[in-house]
Amino acid sequence: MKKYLQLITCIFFFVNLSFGQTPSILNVLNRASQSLNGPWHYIVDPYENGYYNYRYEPFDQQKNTSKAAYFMNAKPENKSELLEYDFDKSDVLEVPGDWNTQDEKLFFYEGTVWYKRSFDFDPKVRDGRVFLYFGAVNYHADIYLNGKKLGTHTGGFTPFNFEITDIVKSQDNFLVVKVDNKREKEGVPTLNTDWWNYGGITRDVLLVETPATFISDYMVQYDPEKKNVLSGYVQLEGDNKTNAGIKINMPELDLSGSITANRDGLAKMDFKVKDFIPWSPGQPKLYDVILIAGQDTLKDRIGFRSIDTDGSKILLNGNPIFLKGICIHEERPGGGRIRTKAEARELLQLAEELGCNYVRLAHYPHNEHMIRLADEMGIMVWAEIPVYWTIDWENPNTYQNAEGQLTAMIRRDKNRASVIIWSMANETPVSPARQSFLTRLAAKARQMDPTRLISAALEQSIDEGDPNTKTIDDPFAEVVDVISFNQYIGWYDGLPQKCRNIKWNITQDKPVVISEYGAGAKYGFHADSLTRWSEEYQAYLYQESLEMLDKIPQLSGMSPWILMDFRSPRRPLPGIQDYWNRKGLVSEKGQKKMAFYILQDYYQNH
Ligand code: GCB
Repeated sequence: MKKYLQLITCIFFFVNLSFGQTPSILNVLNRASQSLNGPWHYIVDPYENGYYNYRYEPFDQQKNTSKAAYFMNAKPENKSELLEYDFDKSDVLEVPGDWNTQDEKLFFYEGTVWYKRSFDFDPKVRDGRVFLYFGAVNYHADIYLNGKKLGTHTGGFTPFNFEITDIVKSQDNFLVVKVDNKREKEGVPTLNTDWWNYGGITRDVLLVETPATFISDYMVQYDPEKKNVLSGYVQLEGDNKTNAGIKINMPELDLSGSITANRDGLAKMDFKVKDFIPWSPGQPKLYDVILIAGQDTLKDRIGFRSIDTDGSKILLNGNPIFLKGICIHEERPGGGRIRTKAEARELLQLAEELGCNYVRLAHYPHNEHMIRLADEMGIMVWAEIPVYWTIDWENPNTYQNAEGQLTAMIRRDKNRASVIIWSMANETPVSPARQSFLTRLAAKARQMDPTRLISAALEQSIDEGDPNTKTIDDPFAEVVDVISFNQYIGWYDGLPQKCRNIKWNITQDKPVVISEYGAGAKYGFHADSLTRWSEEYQAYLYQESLEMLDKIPQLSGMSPWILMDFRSPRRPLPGIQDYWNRKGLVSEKGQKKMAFYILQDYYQNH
């Protein structure tokens, strides 16, 4: 409960922190905007010929930019002029969308692709400000508007934006984005992952408009310390932010309150409201919250709930809850990144059908539609950043990158009641450097948002030399609120019957949530339960695993691996995998395997 008291102290830190970088505009779906989604022309540029001259000097750092630089989007002025590119004669890719599933030649491609689109702009807000917003671009993006560089962004799964008020014109704007998805050792994620490195402008692109002074950030939370009190803050940005009055309306709660921003445009709130229905999976109640500051009116729908632990229990609104979960990659049936809310809904509906009240959104921040749908549908969420396997722990830039992704994720999703756990990492090898990296991340997450639980998908180990007794011997277990670990007994480690001999000696008095277990099966392949890749093997493994895991006294939930078969370059086995990780309970075409029903049955009876 102490953590709620920290909410107010964290506010100053959080707000200041967001202004070092270009803070991303929040709640873009409820702001005046113009979509730049749709067809964009593209040029594949493996040698980055459009970025460097033949001396390998970046064009965008030269005094006199050459027309050979792709961001100039140049055209020959006469019949003799030499230019070796032309966006408008090049093919198009749909945005949002990864390039791998749109052009066969790009299926395995990792490198640079240039995108270009032209647009006119008809402002909806008078004398307002305009931001060019990207939901996500994987992985490096260099952005140029009308031949001027706006900036760069690194990290494939978080939103970012640039103010373009003084650059955008009413007609004939051209926007060029260089996207580079080459994997790199110091990146987050690093070189090695078990998922497809889908490149491109994978999420929505919008021109977002705000008034000159606008609400740049806000957080509204339920404070269980004080009955019926909603606490939080509103941050303004702009010339008239100082001492500005802010109104907060929540019609269903009969709340109509006012607060005043301080010198820095920050206003704290602490309002008593009438009895409200706390958000929960059984009743995912969301309330309209309307914030008004000068010319700016911003609406949101927010649920109020508490999440806490008590010894080995997870408490939602004060009551113990078992997390009936499944892991999900942000991949649509048939492969490719999710592009729309409807596609996100398909996955969450499948999870619902499985009987889930919880999903682990692996292994990176998923798009905003997914989290908002989870709020609406009453599905609790574990959200994570791609600190995966062997990150470059000693590299300060890698740390900054990871922290930037964590910060952006929390900034975007902190008002979503569905998110109950921020996870710092997945299956990372224990070492002092990794311990300090992750501990720093966890401290950052707690400073920004002390109201949620912190976890990480750890690994189990053998207890005192007995291969059949498992324990959690990881110093990061001391830092987290919830002990989570992945285990593959019966798949990478023996056969399913091995589960019967396993004993658990988990000594930490904390809730335990199994973040992964599973087995590969090719849908429609039937054999006996010891034949690898058969549906029977996978079903058998689920049966044995569930019995084994039930013996963990602190067990508070699980998210087996995984809802749907997903693309992975690590999985080439012909006829079986064909570059799909087959641990889905459902095939990439949406066909349910036998194990789906075993887990469904377990969840129905739990
Ligand atoms: C894991 C990883 C996950 C993999 C999975 C597998 O432990 O966390 O990303 O895809 O195992 O299928 O091996």
